[in-house]
Amino acid sequence: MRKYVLIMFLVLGLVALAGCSQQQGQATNTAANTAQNAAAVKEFSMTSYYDDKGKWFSLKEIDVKKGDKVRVKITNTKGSHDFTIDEYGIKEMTPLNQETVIEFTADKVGDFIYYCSVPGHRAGGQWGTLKVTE
Ligand SMILES: [Cu+2]
Repeated sequence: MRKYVLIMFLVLGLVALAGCSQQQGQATNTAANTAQNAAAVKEFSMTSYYDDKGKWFSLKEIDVKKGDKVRVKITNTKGSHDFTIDEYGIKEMTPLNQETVIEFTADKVGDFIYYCSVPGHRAGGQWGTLKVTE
C-alpha cells in the first residue's frame, strides 16, 4: 500500500513537471513569435500597367510604420515602367511580364510619392503615396 502511494506521488510529480515545461515552451514560442513579428516584412503587391484610359500602379497607397521592412512586388503587365521613390533613393526598372521585388526599410516618416519616371507616366496617373507613420 505504501509503495502504491509513493508511485502515485511520483506520477503526479511527473505530470506537474511535464505541465510546467510545456508552459515554459509555449512562453518561449510566444517570445520568439513576437520577435519575428517585430522584424516582419510588410508585403504589398501591385500591377504596373497602361492603356488608352491612363497609366497606373494598381495600388494607390502603401501604409507602414517607421522601421518596418517593406517589400513591394510589382508585376508589369503592359508597357515599360519603373518604380521610383526619390526620398528613399529607389529607382527600379520593372521588366514586362515579370514580378520585380523591391525591399527597403521605412526609416523616414512622412508621405512620399512613388511613381514611374518614364516621361509622361507620372503625369498620366502612374503614382501613389507611401505613408510612413511613427
Ligand atoms: Cu510607367
